Amino acid sequence: MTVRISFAELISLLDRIFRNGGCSGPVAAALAHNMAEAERDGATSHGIFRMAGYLSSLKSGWVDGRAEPRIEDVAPGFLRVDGANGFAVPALVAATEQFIAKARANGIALCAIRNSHHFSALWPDVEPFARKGFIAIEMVNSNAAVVPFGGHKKLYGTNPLGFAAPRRGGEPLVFDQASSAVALGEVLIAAREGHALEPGIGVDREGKPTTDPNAVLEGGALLPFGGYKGSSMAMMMEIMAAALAGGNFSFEYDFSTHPGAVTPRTAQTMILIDPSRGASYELADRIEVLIAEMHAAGQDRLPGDRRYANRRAAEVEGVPIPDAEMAALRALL
Ligand code: NDP
Ligand code: PYC
Repeated sequence: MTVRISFAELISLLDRIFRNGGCSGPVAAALAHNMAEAERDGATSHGIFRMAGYLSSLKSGWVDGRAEPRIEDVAPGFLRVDGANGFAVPALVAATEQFIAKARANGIALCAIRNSHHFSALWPDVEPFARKGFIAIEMVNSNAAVVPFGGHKKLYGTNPLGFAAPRRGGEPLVFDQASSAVALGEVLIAAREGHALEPGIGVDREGKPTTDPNAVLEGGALLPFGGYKGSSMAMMMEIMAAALAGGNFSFEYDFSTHPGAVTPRTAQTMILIDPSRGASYELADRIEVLIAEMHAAGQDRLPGDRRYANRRAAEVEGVPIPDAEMAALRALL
């Protein structure tokens, strides 16, 4: 059984839970909005499913829910942000106005956030920038869970890449994907629901291929998507997020000092491009040409289509939440 709740009510409920969990007003507001968006759009591996992890990390003292990010304007097109050991999503919110001003002034800008915890999906970060006419590319590194191609030891995080571009009169074109064969969140959900993984996703503690999510989680590892190609993408994310921003690589921190901690203390980089400053043509028109040809070539489903369809349904019917999960949320108030 599921209950239906409006997006606004869900944000308000999550906001109160984050505040009770030790977050300041601005942090709770940013996290609540982000989590409600994920739940509304059917990105359930990063929706309310993540609340327990946020709260246990906060309780352990591993992450600071009241952190105040410090923004450094280091070059005309370069912002550096010290997340002050807080969450990455509110740090990006705090930097957004300056970041946009730089991208508008220069045609391109970069925002590198370190000493921060990104525990969510990336599309809620990038999509709003495409709605303002920018191309946005975001790279994040997480916690060591992925064996590099040909290797035998976990090294990379599931390191996602998010991309968003504006469309002419339509929803932005957005994709957001882990560089592992699936996100760790999908493995956690498979373990919770007791179903097997697809072959080719993970290995057990002996490095043998497995479809058992528990074997992946208990000493095993994920594989990169697409063999060496995904492995190189994960490597790039370690460089573009951690090394460039001055944060931890995915293998460089240890949360065993803080029992209950699960949020990755790493880094992220976003690049914004203002196409109106460089292109001698309308980017959105060119994107429509490409999409028309994608459809003509037989690709009906675009990345983002599933989420936008869920969003449209939720706007009419409310956000569907399983009864037991809603009861668990209300118990946190
Ligand atoms: P998926 O493989 O489910 O989806 C990746 C992308 O592919 C989405 O944009 C999706 O669009 C699109 N897509 C899916 N199926 C198709 C299809 N048939 N045709 C065209 N496009 C398709 O995601 P992942 O498992 O890789 O990642 C899940 C989430 O986990 C992401 O949001 C990611 O940001 C998050 N994550 C976060 C991390 C962090 O450190 N914060 C680490 C790793 C992952 P659609 O949305 O419409 O389904
Ligand atoms: O699902 O792989 C994942 C993940 C890592 C950090 C946040 N989500």
